[in-house]
Amino acid sequence: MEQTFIMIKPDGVERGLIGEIVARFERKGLRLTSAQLMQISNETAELHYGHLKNKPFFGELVDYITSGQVFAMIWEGDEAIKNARALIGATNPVEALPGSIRGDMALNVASNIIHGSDSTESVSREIALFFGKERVAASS
Ligand code: RTP
Repeated sequence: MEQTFIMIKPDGVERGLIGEIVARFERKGLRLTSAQLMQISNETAELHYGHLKNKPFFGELVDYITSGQVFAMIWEGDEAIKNARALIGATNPVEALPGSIRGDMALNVASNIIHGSDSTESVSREIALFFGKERVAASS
């Protein structure tokens, strides 16, 4: 059983897409184990996107992710990381296939409505950052 961290970004929350997105994860067979609507600080945003610090869009990315509430979630199930990323689709919605969340609900990379962890290391780091170290499963 694997854990993954998923976050609906401010544009997804603002557009009222939480229910539709959660329904897709449930239908897939993943299990929701924690969820929290929260406003993230600049510090948390900068830590979360630390790997993109040198990108020209970093400032805009931090402004975007702190512009409203996000819906942070922990999901679990077989191959949860890869299964969730398949549901989410490519980072750039222009390349995301129809049927995926970004393919069906987003138009551009700067506001692509959802984040999903991409490795077991990211899952541990991101769950610790958003929910606290004690929520990271022993196997992660
Ligand atoms: P995420 O972390 O949000 O799931 O996205 P990802 O792994 O698919 O992509 P990553 O390369 O980690 O990028 C993180 C987020 O940065 C924003 N981005 N903006 N303006 C741009 O060219 C650009 N490129 C990336 C996106 O919001 C992306 O999800």
